[in-house]
Amino acid sequence: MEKKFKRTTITSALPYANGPVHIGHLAGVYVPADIYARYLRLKKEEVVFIGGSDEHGVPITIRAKKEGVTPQDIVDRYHYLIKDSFEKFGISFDIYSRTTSQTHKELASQIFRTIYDKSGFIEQTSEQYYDEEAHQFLADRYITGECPHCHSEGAYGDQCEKCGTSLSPTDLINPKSTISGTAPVMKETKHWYLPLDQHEAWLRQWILEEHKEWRPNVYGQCKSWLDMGLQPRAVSRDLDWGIPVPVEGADGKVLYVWFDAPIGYISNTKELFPDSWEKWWKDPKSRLVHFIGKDNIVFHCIVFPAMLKAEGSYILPDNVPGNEFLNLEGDKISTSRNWAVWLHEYLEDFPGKQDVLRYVLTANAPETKDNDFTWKDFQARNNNELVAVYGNFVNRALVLTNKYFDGKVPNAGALTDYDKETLKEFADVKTEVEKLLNIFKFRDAQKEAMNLARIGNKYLADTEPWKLAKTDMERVGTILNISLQLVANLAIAFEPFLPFSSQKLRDMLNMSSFEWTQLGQTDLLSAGHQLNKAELLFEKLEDDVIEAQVQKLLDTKKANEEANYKANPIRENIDFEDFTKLDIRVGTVLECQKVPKADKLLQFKIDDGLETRTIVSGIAKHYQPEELVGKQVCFIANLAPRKLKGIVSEGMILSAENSDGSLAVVMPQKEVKPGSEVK
Ligand code: B3M
Ligand code: ZN
Repeated sequence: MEKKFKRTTITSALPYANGPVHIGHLAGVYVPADIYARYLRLKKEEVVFIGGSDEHGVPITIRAKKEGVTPQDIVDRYHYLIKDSFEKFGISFDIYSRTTSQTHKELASQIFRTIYDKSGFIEQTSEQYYDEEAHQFLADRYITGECPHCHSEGAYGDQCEKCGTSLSPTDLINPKSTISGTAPVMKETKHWYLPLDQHEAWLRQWILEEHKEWRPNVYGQCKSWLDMGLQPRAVSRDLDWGIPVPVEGADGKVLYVWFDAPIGYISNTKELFPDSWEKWWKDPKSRLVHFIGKDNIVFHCIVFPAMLKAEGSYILPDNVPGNEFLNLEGDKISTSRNWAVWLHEYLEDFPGKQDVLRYVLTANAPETKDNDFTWKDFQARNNNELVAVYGNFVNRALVLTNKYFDGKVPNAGALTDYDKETLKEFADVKTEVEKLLNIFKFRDAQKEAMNLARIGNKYLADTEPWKLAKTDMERVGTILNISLQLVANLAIAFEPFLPFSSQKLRDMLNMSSFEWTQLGQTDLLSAGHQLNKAELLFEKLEDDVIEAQVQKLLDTKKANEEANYKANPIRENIDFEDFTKLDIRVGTVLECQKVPKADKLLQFKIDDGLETRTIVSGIAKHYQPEELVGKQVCFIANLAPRKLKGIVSEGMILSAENSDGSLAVVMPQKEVKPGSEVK
């Protein structure tokens, strides 16, 4: 950490309290944040680590309605479950509170009011759908209707889940309110907007010029947002769940969930330190670091800083280590498809093995790209690394000391060159681990710590003290002394990563002082120091345990496929004549590009045998444009042209949809002449 800072405020994204947490959450946000917090604490730095649940927002109200309970019931249920999972995984929050707390309601209102009083918002009136029977405005998700693109029923006001197109509620054909089932009417409503366009200049300077050290994925996302130009963003909603907008005439309006949630970091600090919270948020000597997943980057790097700047008295984040996503066995983790390893289930299935999961998730941390979790890899890393390297070395050093020296640290005699080399090697590891932790490269840092164990393992294998026991006890003592010093170093080096094992090791070694500065020292345990009983740090994982987990996922997959099939039964028979009305052709893709401001759409130029036609297709999430150029695709050639994002699309490209929603474009098995009919 640079000298200009005196203390560090660490925050980790507040998970929505509408479902349990899974390995993706842990890998993306909480384990890295915890490693960093523990590391700074071990260095005796001043640090606070803030967590909490995000308890507002529309999805929570929808879930409550579905279950016939109140939103408060939902968040109560999940807040405690989430909190408990984090605690059991050793995520060492100084506080884990929630955005329904009184402290939070007050502070969020106060911050809104301060910005409002400084004229930091603009007010805008717009027309929005209103349910006259339920007497309320409708959030996008509360409106369903026919998709204007694929014409399937049940598309939502923000998105059609069938064809993936992003929508506005007014795009829907025959919209209906999901609350009363009636057709909504348009009604004027007023909202407050944060004029991000007015903040663009300083944000550009601050991020693009002054924070070039941010991770490339974070920096890159900010840059593309800034380059597209920022727009005012509504910070209020017509909803009955949330913090009331603290302004006269704002009845029935609440703060937008993304306005109040990040303030939760501050409120939770205030709840923890009612008298001294401000220094963590207002003193320029405090360094603010936000740990988040990639879908939260814009809110933490652009929107929240703009809010803080508009308020005027807060510091801005110094770094925002945002991670990519973790997949599970090759598929995207999904709550609705139950495709996840839930933390509360892992704790039941693998009691006492929290460090194993922490280790594997850090070893595969999605720091630079999406990464995959597989149970095979979990088993291999446990058996080949934790057990065979770290555990094995520690166990041999302790058992041999018990055997030959009654569990007392032996004297070190004269050192050989090889001893000295070994000691030197682990002094270097410290510098390396530290350097990596300082720049949030947790995966590489843990690898370095594991190297320390490798050095130890090799040292014992090379020196073979068990063979010298008959002839040269003094040499055995030296070897074991060095080994035990290494073990003590390992306990410290691994504390941020594997806190449970470090605690166990510390107990076995009977170590009293324990801090980062001791790392690399070779006199952590003095001669004659009594050790405690040795226990195994890790145990081998047998095949049947792993197979049971794989089977559980296979069962989920099967259940999903069946549910999918039920939801999409084969439609009723049609006459051959009806089929012949469809004109399906093969075309060659000449050009393909992304459609600006539509993250799901690709625009194609297709050679259809006669001329070049334009087709817009909602497959941008599944293909890079360049992947398809030169390929042959099948398309409906006689579909009436329709406008998508202002572009006239002359046809529809056919794709097959997997049960997980992924799409594969249908292609002829051999090359054919463009324009060939598909029959
Ligand atoms: N609850 C989104 C999420 O869980 C949101 C984060 C809030 S951080 C202030 O992805
Ligand atoms: Zn659609």
